[in-house]
Amino acid sequence: MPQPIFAGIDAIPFQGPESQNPLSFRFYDKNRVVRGKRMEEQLRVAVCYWHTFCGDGKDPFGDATFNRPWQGDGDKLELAKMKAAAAFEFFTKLGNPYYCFHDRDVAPEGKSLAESNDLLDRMVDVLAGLQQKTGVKLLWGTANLFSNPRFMSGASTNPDPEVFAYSAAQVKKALDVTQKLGGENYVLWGGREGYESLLNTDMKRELDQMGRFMNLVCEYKHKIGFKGPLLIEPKPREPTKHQYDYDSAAVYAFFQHYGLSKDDFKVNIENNHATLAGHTFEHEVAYAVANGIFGSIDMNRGDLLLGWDTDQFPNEAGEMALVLRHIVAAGGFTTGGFNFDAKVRRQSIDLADLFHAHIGGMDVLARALLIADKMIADGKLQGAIDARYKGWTGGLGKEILDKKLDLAGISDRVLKGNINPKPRSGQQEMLENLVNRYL
Ligand code: XLS
Ligand code: NI
Ligand code: NI
Repeated sequence: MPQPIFAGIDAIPFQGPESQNPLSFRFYDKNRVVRGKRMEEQLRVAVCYWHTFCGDGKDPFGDATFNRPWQGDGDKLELAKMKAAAAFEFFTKLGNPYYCFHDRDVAPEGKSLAESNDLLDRMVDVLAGLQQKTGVKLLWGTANLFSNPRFMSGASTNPDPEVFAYSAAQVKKALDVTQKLGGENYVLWGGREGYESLLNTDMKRELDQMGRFMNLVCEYKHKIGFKGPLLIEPKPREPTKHQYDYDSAAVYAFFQHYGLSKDDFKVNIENNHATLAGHTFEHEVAYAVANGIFGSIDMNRGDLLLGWDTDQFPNEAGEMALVLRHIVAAGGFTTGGFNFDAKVRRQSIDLADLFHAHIGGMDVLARALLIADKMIADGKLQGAIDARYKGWTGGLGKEILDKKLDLAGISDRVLKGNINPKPRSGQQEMLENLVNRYL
């Protein structure tokens, strides 16, 4: 039995809202049934490998601060194995059912793609063993197509077709290993798919390249029988000045233009990316649900005063409840879940801080779920919306939607019926007060 890495920390218990123990859940009670499913099944929480186990606390001004036991000098493969052991010890103690990774998070990169693939295979065997032993499952896998300098001008949108080819080969492998580990989705975040300046950029060509890339990935997914959806993760900027996958609407337009079916492609929405795009998180989720492209969530938050992707853990249950309302009312996650794409701050250097961060995040989600349940069960909010749109469910509204009237016919109806609409209150403040009653 190897020495535990998170020594002194036991499995995190649920102790209820009154608990004074910082290493306990106050709301996340995995077996509590909410809207017909266990909380664990509703929330499908995943811990991400990159921030939690690869993050070292570096920022543009300062060096690494974390110095985890599995970081530093030594044989890269041995360190990767120790990192995997640490990760699964963490998952087991926290009690999250899922995890997510990039290929390069779990295994070191070799000198050639062949060597990288070989190193990845060796780590995939290790991960498979740990999954088997612990029961922790893979929510999604992805390929890192942004860290290595070869990707500095993009992956599929690179001016050099060899970079496109390299990226395609890397995604093929990442999809293979995701399938091997039983991954339920495959994510494509357009790491550097965008531009810094139009002075050196052929936008149409780059978009066509990306469209071709996604079609290739989709064909391969069918070829190997990978069942989960491909999830594109919108982000408006950072690292490039303008990322092509700006927001859910831009991604949906991309799907339609390049013939990517909703059966194969969905979105992975990240809270902080939504706010960077000038939307609320709620907007992005509601848009995706409305258009049938909702897939999964990267859970985090930004900082109102900082204009970049700060990837902090969520801490506003009331705000999250409004988002959960859309997800749960639409039937909840199918293959997706809440992946904490979030990192502890640079000064949070203790191993215990990783637990505090995730416990807090899971409690926020659990509380938000309970609040959303009250909102939905009570029906008042939906009732107000239904009443507001009632005119469209019969009479004139329905005739318009059912194409019973053309433009001239509608005009006749207005003129002959002497239609003269009266303004009606939107009742926003009343509804805001109603929402506050559930908190
Ligand atoms: C970066 C992205 C990234 C993706 C996975 O901003 O959120 O972490 O989720 O490549
Ligand atoms: Ni993300
Ligand atoms: Ni992000």
